[in-house]
Amino acid sequence: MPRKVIITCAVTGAIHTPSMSPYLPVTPSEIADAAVEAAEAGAAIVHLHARDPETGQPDQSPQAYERFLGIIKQRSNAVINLTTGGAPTMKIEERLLPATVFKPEVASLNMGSMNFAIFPILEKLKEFKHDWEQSYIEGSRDRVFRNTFADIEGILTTCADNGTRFEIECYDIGHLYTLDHFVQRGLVTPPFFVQSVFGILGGIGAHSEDVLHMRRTADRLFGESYCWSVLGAGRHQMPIALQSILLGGNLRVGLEDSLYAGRGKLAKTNAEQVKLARELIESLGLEVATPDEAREILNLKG
Ligand code: KMH
Ligand code: ZN
Repeated sequence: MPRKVIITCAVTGAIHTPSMSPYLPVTPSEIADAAVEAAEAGAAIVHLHARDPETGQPDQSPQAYERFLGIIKQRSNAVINLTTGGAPTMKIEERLLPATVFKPEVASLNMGSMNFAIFPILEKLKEFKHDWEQSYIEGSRDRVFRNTFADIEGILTTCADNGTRFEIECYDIGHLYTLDHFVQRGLVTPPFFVQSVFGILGGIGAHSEDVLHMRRTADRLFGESYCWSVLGAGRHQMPIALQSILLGGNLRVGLEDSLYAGRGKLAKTNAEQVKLARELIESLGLEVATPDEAREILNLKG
């Protein structure tokens, strides 16, 4: 039996802004269509953020999520994964709201506080469609993406009774050790889903040595207890995805992580990136996991 590779698609996120790409999904119907098309193209899991439809600004209110969640559930069988990262400007209580209200199968969980640079893009971006964008991007020079031990424990315990499991985002080697701390305390249970993030300025780089070091360290700490996935930021997206496939892992794509589908070519849809990932997987003789197969592999509540 060929190995099944889980594709997660993160359709909009909170890092890219409307002026960076006209194809970034912003309205509820754009987000819903993007998620459904990604699922049809082979994504087993859709990682979701909401935005204000007028301005494209990240919006973590349950009302904003309600506008697309029902549509996605009606039109696809994809595993719903709601962010608890929200945007780096938001307080933890606000970030946690959608996961507590909608009790999804999966929620993201960020494993440490860090710098999270968006500002280098200002070298290329001169015009802004909306007022908030420039200060939001510029502000990343002097902003910490806060995820303290207390924050992480709060998310874990709040979601525990809802049966929500986690996409555990690790942006550096230290985050694996933080995760191990919560595993040792029994707050994270196998099989847990580690999403290693490469190429964010503020986190680990995207060199093959970085990928191998992350994989080896996770193997040493967690053995068979974890399921590994990766995401590469920007131009690193597909090279990192390929390395994960070769190392027995899974992958995440989507416009949250990269606005491109090929060198210098803006992705018009999330599905385009999912199709590219699918081609990589199938060209190596492997298969893409269906949503139900992902549920089984990750022991989700369904
Ligand atoms: N923007 C990604 C690098 C979250 O939503 O919790 C990480 C992320 C965070 O997906
Ligand atoms: Zn996200």
